Amino acid sequence: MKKHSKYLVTAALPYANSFIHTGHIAGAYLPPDIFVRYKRLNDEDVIFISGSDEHGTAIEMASIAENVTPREIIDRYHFANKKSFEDLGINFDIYSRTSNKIHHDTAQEFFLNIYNKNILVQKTDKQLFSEKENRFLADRFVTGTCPVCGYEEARGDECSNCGSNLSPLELINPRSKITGDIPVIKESTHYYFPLGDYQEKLEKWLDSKKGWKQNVMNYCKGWLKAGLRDRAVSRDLDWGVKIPVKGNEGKVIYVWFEAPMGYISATKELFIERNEPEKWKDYWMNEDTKLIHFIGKDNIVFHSLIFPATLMAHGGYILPDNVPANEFMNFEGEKQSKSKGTGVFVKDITAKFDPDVIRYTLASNMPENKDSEFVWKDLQVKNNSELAGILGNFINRTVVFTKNKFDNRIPEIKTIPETGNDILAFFKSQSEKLNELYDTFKFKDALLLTMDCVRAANKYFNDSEPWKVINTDKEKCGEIIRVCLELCHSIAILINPFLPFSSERILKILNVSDKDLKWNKIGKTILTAGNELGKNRILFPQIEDSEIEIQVQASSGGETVKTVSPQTGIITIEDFKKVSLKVAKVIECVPVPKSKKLLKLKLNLGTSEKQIVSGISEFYKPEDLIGKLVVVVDNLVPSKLMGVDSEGMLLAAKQNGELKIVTIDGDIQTGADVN
Ligand code: B3M
Ligand code: ZN
Repeated sequence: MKKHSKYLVTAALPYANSFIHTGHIAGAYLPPDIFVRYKRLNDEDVIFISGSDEHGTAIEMASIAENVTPREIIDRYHFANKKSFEDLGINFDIYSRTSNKIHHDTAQEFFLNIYNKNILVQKTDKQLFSEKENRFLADRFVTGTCPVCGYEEARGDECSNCGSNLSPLELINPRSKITGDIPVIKESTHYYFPLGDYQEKLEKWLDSKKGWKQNVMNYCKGWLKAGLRDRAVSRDLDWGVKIPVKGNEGKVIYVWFEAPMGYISATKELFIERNEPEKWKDYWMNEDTKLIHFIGKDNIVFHSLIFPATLMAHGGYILPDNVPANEFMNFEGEKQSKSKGTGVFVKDITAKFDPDVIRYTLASNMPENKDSEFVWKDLQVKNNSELAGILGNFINRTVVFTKNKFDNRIPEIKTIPETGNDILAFFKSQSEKLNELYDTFKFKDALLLTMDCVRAANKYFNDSEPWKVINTDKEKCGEIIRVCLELCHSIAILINPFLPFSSERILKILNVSDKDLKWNKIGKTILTAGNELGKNRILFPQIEDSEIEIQVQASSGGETVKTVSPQTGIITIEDFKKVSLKVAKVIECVPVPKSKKLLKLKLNLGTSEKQIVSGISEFYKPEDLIGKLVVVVDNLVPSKLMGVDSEGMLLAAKQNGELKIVTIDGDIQTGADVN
């Protein structure tokens, strides 16, 4: 196997001004996580860097809108988003933040280095100024009509309709985003980075790049063709990294100039944590390192032209080896937008569904070459027919067979049957084809090929008919099952980049450690005869229509996707009082036909009765519930689950696959308020 020396993989630093959604994940976070996991299975030296982008008008706007400090905004979203990534198994080596001192120091050192070489140009120029607010209207503080497409709500830095990069002065009919004030023009002095001076160098460098995605290359070529111009790298703002040169009070470094340096400061921080404070240079200042920036398409120019030029200006740093930008993933026909609050937030979807099911759904629909759609129904179909129907099925049937016929132990065998050798060899050859796909960032194809292996394993099981062979030749049957168990192990390796949690679960079921979780062990026999298997478990329980219906209804009504109050998780007493919680007695309870999870309950609330459908039948038998005093949400919008009306919700606690309903301690009249 060819060995590269090092990989430095970065994922765009999301603004800590709102919760991340599935579009972000499919675009810029799942792809690098898959890539990094694949590289690690190959024992490559990789570090995976990301963090929150905590400066800029994106943050200030959010703080003004909510009347809180920028610090409050970034603390809220930084920790929430860090947790979202963890919940989805996006495994950064470090998830840092640009408000950290190490980042301010790094960015200021960078700025000074370039300033001291007289590279930066100082110019006095016209800027939009709001007299009412007494501030310059930079970037997102101003809105107006896009001069390119005519969209009336374009931002001062970018038109979200046509994607054009803009400056506030280009907007037609500009006005303040906060007060609507019509700005005046006032002069201000700023530092400019002479991007045009780097045109030739950038062209040469890009020409040398092989294997870049066409969309990224075309985008860069478009910019180069139009000719690169000076870019202002300071702003008249309070919040941000201060300009480290005297006489610049009230000015900060432009967020897009310092944010990519966040990759460097995060790497420094990582190695300080690891007690190797100089080691970051081994990555950033080492020509053998491949620096790969995973981003969404709206960030291309910053990562493939402006940041590389900044790195050239400073000197001593490597340049990106590749910038595999993805397109966007929309949500049921609409753009997922942090600012508009539309889309599926990671914190919401991970509370309901297995992270691997989410990863699989997003990966199979990754916007690699064109925009794609997140559709709730897809999650159910992918889970039920592919994950459960193909992958879960193969593991389960193999393990159940071993348990029933081989005393739950790995069968001892003398030889591997020819067909067994064939399927193992097929796995090996697929793993070699996969190398190429991973290395060229074709993750959707990689997932298809991976699932082909699992399909082939099922076919091997079917064609070998172990359930017949066991009656005539137990030894031969043992050989077949041994091959299937080895395939289970190979599958744990193959799926690991996409489905890390399930990969681990398979190892537990096989009762083996992860020491053989190595790419070059695919198609090999590594299990020890006689060893007992661990506890079997269903890897992918079916997702019922009702579970998806709830999500579709909630998102069309906006409940799960548009959060009302300042998404702290903290609510006022008035907010809480909006929820009417009541004590109710269960007077009837029956299963909902054709549903494995739903029970239909009739409840007495003192002066009224209501019907509620609840997904608790895996945990309670109907007869256990009759007569119980429970707590219900009385004023919920009625909904239909599997066609049955439901007029409220039962309170219940759920953890680690267990569920307990909330009951009342002692006797109290039904209909009593709970608060
Ligand atoms: N914060 C853009 C965004 O969140 C920006 C990326 C910075 S990467 C250095 O969409
Ligand atoms: Zn436009």
